[in-house]
This record gives sequence, C-alpha cells and structure tokens, in this order.
Amino acid sequence: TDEASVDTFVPDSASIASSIKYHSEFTTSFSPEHFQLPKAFYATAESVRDMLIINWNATNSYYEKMNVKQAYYLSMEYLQGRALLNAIGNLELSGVYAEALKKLGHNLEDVAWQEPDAALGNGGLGRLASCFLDSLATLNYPAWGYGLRYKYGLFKQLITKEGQEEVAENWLEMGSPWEIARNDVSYPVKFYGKVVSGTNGSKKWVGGEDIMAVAYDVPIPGYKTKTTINLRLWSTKVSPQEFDLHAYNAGDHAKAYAAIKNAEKICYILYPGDESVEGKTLRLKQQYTLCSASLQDIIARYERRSEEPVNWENFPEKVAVQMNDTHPTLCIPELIRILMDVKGLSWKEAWNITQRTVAYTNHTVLPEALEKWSLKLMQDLLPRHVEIIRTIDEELLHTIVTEYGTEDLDLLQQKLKQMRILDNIELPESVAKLLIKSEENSAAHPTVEVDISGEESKDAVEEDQSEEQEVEEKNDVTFEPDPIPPKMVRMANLCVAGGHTVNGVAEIHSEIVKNEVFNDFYQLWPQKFQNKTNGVTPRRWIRFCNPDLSKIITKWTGTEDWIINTEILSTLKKFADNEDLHSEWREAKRRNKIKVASFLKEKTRYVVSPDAMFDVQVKRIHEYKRQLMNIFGIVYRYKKMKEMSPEERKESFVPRVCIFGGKAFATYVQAKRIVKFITDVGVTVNHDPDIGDLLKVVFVPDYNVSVAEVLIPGSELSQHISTAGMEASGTSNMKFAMNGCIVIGTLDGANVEIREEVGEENFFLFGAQAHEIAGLRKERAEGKFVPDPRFEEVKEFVRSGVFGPYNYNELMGSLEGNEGYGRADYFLVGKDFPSYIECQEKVDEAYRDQKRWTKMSILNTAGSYKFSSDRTIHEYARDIWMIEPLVLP
Ligand code: DL6
Repeated sequence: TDEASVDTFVPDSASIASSIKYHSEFTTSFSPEHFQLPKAFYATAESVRDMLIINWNATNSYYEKMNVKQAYYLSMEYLQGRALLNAIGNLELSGVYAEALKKLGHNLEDVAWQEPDAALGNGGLGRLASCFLDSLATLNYPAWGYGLRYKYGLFKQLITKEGQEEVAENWLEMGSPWEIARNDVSYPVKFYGKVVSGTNGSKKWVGGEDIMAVAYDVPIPGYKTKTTINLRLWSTKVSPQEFDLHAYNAGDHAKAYAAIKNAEKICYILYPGDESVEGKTLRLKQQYTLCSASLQDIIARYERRSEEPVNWENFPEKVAVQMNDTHPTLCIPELIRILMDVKGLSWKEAWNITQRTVAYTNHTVLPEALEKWSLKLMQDLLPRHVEIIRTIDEELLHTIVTEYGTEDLDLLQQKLKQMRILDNIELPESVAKLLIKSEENSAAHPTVEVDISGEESKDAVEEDQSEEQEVEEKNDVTFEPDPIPPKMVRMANLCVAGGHTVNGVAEIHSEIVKNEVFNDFYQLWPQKFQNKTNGVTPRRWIRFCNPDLSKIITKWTGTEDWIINTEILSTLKKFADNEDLHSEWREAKRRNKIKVASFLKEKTRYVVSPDAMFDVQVKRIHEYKRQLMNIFGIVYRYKKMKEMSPEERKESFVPRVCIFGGKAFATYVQAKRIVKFITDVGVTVNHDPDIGDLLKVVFVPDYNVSVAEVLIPGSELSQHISTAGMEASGTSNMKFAMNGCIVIGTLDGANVEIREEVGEENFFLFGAQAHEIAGLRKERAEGKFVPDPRFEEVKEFVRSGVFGPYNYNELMGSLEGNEGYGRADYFLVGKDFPSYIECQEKVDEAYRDQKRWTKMSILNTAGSYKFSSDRTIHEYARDIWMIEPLVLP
C-alpha cells in the first residue's frame, strides 16, 4: 500500500476474480457450500472495498501531511442508495468486474441488485448530501461528511388494501460491506447533569448520563481520481461506567440492560415519532450526538495537525462546518462549549471562532418545518448549551437595539420579538433596562411592556413546567385564562445568528429566504445571504443509471468528458433536429421504458404498454407537492374517456401510464390518505376493459434511490407541480431533465431555472405564481373563489363511489375547508386545476408529434448542464468554505 504500488496497481479480471473468491471464503458471513447471489454480492463488494481502503488511506494521509483547510458537511440524512456499481464505475472497473463475475458464474447487474439501499434519509435533503459527497470526491476537495449510522433505514413501505403500511427496514441485517468500524475512534457524549462554576468564572458540565459515539467510516470514491473521501457515521453504545455490573450480578438483568438500550436506541431510526416527550427527547439526543461527536473529532484532528501551543484563532482557517438544515444547529453552542469549557478560551474568542467556522443551508420555507425546541426539554438535557444560547440571544438583542435604536420603541419591540432565538421568554435584564430607560426618556411611549423580573433567565425556567403540565394545570381551573405561550428555542434563528453564511437552494427560494422567512435578519446582515442552486451528480444520475443514453451522448459530443464537465452536454443542442440522433434517442428511451415496464410488473403485477407515454411523479408524499392534483387530473381524464365511444376515446387521448412513488411520513394522516386514493383509482382504472392501454395508474411501492434509477431513464413526462413558493428546490426535476424527460410544473424551486435553461418551449408551465399565492389564499378563505366546474365534477365523481367503498370525505374536505378539515384548500389545488388540465392537453398534443417531442427531450438533456452538483460544490467551496482542491500526487 505504499504510494508507488497505489500508482501502478490496475487489477485485471483474473486478479479481481481471485479477490472475490478470497472474500467469499474468508470475509463474508455466509456458509461455505454455495456461491449464490447474496454471497457473491458481499464478496464482490468486499473486494471493491479493499481498493477503496487503499485510496482512502492515501487520501487521508495526504490531507494530514498537507494540513489544508477541510470542509465538514453535517447532515442527519444521507440517501446513499446502492454503492457497488457506483464504486466500480468511479474506479473505471465496471468491465473487469463484469468479466470476473462471469468467470465465477454470475452477472454483474444481478449481483448489484442484491445490495440493500442505504436509506439513511427521508428525501431530497438526504439525497443532496449524498450527491455532494460524490462531487466533493470527484473534484478533489478536502472534505468529509458526518452523520448517524441508523440501525434501521427509513421504513420499508408496503402498499396493501389499506394504503401505506410501514415496516422496519433492516438494511444492516447482513452487515454493510462498505463500512469500516473504527473502534479506536469514539467520544463520550453527555446528557442531563448540571453546570458548576469554577472560581475564575469557568463553567463545567458535570454529572448526568454519558454514552459513547463510535465512528463507522464509509469510503466515498471520486470519479476517475484516487481521491476517496470519508462519510463518518456515528453509532452509539453504552459508556463502560454506565453498565450496572452490580445489578447484573444481582440478577436484575433488565436494569443493567436498560443502560445499553438507552444508549443504542439513539441510533435506531431516523426521525423517531416526536408526539411524546420521550420521542422529542430522543430526537434532540440524536441531533446532539451528531454535533458533539463530530466536533470533538474535528477538534481532535485540528489539534493533532497543529503545533504546540494550539492556535485556536486559526481554527476557521482549517475548518469549515456546513449545517445541512437546522438539525445540526447544536454545533454552534457545542463548539463554543468545547472552546470555552475544555480549551479555556474566553466567550469573545469562542463566539468569534464559531461564527467564522459555521454556515447554514436552509431547505424549507414551510413554517411547521422550521424547528423549535421546548426550552424546558433542552434545559434538562443540555443545561450548559442553554446557558450559551441565552448569551447568544442576549448579544443578538443588543445588536438589534444598536441597529434600530430606541427612538421607535414599537418597531424595536417588534424586531426583538421576531428575531430572538428564545421565544416567549422575558427579555434579559441588560436589555430590559435599556428599554425602561428609553421609556422614561420618552413621553411618546408611556406604556412599553417590559418584564424585568430579572432573575428569570435561570429561575423561571427551573420553575417552568413542561408545556404539557401547563395545559393540565389550566384545565383544573373553572375559567379559561389565555394560554401561556410555550417557551421555545428557535433553531433557525440560532443558525442565522451563529453562522457566517445562510444560503437557500434555488434562486427563487433564496429570494424568499431573504425577503420573507429571514427578512429581519437580511436587513441586519445582508452580506450573510447567498444562493446555491442545488445539483445532482451526473455520474449516478446519467452515466450509471442510463448507460444507453450515455453512449449516445458520448458519441454525439465526441467525448466522455461530459461526465465531469456537464457543460459539454449543451453541444447536443446543435443536433436537436438531426434525424439519426432522433432515432437513436428514441430507441434508447424505448429500451429504458421496457425495463420500467418489467420492473412495474414485478413490483405491482400491473402490465403496461411501452407504447404509452410514461408520466411520472415520484417524491415524498406531501400536500404541498400536490400528488392530489395529479390524481384528480387522471380521474378527470378517466371520466372523460368513459363518456366517449371507443373511437372517440382513441382519437382524443394519448395512451398514458401514470406512475407514482413516494413515502408518506408515518404520522402524516392526510398524505397516507392520498396514497390510498391513488392506489384505489389504479385498481378501478387498470381493470376497466373500456380503457385498456389508454390509461394505467401504478403506485410503485417503497420508492427509493434504486427505484429512481430505474424509473427516471424510462420516463417521458415528469410532474413537479407544488404550490408556487413552497418547494425549496426539488432535485428530481434535475435528474429527469438530464435524462431527456420533459417537466410539467409550476414556477417553483429549481423548476424556474430549469425552464430558463432548457427553453420555455421545452417545459410545460401552468399555475399561479409565488407572488400571487397569499392573495389567492385570502380570496379562497373569504369564499370569493369560484371553483372551476371541472374540479367540482371530479369531486362529485369520486364521491359517487366509482373508486370503491372507502370514504374520501376527509380527503375531499381538505380541498373545501369544511368544518373540521382545517384550512380551505391551503395548497390551492382547486385554483390551479383548470390550468393544469389544460396544460396536460398541450402535453398530449406535443407527444402526438414524436419529432417535436424528441427534440424537446434532447434539449432538456442539453440544457441541464447547470444542474450538476459539481457546479454547486464549486460554488460552496469558493463562496462559503474557502477551500481549494487537493489532488493526490
Ligand atoms: O435542498 C434539498 C431539498 C429540496 O430540493 C426540496 O425542495 C426540499 O423540500 C428539501 N427540504 C427538506 C427539509 N425539510 N422539509 N420539509 O427535506 O430539501
């Protein structure tokens, strides 16, 4: 494994076959008799892993030697999917691996399909993190990812008569061949306890409960480079001193075992239910474990690479920490805590270093998704961090007072309330006094309400009951006092205050971040705000998932370099009318559609015709993504078909296979109703002899990265139809466009930029725009909105029971805002429905002209070059992290 041998080692199929055989005998945990597919997969993956380890070691020792600045991406989610084909593709060994396996009696693709998806994420945010790792490695940026090693992936989705059912996804059942356990890399993580003060004003967090976080490393190979970066995932285990040996020996095994479970359960699943206090506590423990273990690790590395005495001031010159949404916000107080309490720095030094190190990406504008934690819960679990957060909050308040002055006290009060990190908590004494003083000085504002009950900061919280208790107490009295607003910590505000940069993930989203979500902060610190439009890796999302299309691109662009320089894709524009390219393009699409058809048959037993248009909507099931509008459009189409003669029907409609996929969060009842409705429509339509191949509706169960890799290359139309202003970016829209699929969508998220790049004539646009939404909602709520008769017709049709006996009242009710169903069509399905179905008619018309459609398809691929995650990563590196590529010698 010395440098020279790394340089010259190019394995051939014989040496690979012997390595696979070796691992099948000595590494895999399978019995020796057979060499069947599952075992072949593990042995193959282990032989690949050997190569990755060599490159991993070379990369990390070079980083150690060069001591360059490194970026660290902290994310609660990674959606890695399968790794085998990606790894051998990046190592340029696909051919020799296929040959080696053939010698051993197997086919590479069958072997690769044995791999369980690593689904340590929920949706776009997690997949983005995984695309970023691929780009970081490919572009030779010194960077690592940090996350949690969940024992179970996001649930496995079963589709039954009842709709979606969730079962645990035991992705580690047979072990993961990719991970390398680093039992020597572990850190203590503390919860609860109390803070004690030292004589010199120092603070120490003592007592409580300690667990250990242990590192598992997953090598991430770059494409055509030796650089292999690291995804370090933390697993939790009991700290040796927490295991109660006495209890165990005294026969109280349950008590002794409790500590083990208590530690291990932190890494059982992603997003455990958080309705209960226990659930909330577990989630906060997960977030803190990620932050604490990662920062201890980063700091240890910094110290190891530093000369004595360690120059902490220089820390941000070597370390950039990116918080992927607010889940890793605790990085901010944790870095301050370590720098102050462990390394002995002053508040001022620690706060300054932290602000120069940490940056924040916002991924959502949904108010319910902007995290807030109960102060009481956080105070109990992380008392020292709450002290630190209070200080940050107080500094922020002073900054706001300085900025706005005390002239206009109403404005000042409003800013203080909106921008504070701590919500519903009295002002700290230092700020309250300032306000009282200016009130006294100002006759114009005689009634400023400031509570300076002074000692509130500590005592009130200690006396404070949990929100649940407050509600119970209120119920004991006979009159109804105003509800006491819960004291909360606003994580996003903490991120904005503590980070040097805040970025949105598409142009329109970054504007909303600046002008709406964080407008107060934008006015205060405009220089902090940036846009970084998302991207996806062209390796996984074109080259490896769509080999047929890749060959065509390489042939017509004359080079394979588009795989790392997607700008070359735009060369295709000049061949957009070339008939030879058209026929190759169509043939490739058809082969991919045949693969999709056989996949659908295997997973759902529905048989679909590859001659129909494949129309796909795959993403998390959420009301704002409006799967309901898609299925309503299908119901409308079906109803119209039923009203026609067979001849008229054939004449009027392009045959379509409408494919849905996506998981509804387990506790999101309305989303689960949508899944049930789609599958019910499918049952009726797909068995209707009048309809035949003219319309099929298929819900693909258990949508994940691997399913996307099959569906996307075989799709022709893809739906990105969120209520404008609500989808931060979307990333599957980029993958579809790259694969020559045409988007039907609203002006939302990255759709806006995709449309600009591919040309408006190659994008099907409909619906209200973001700036109109608030007005439309108001109109809707005031009952001024006159529903389109076609929308009413669809609802009536559904209610008539065509789609089975299930009662869809709640689903329909959400569109009408009937009593008990909450906000009246908040997502404006009814409002956009007419323009949606009219746009769908234009889609049919375009599809009938296959020449026109193929040209649109080519221009989508050609125009998608901007959406490579390589471009995004270059921008993060240049504008936020200030890191440079480091190519291994
Ligand atoms: O930035 C990645 C991805 C975006 O493409 C999606 O538009 C956005 O919904 C998603 N955000 C999240 C955060 N939580 N919520 N909701 O997953 O991020």
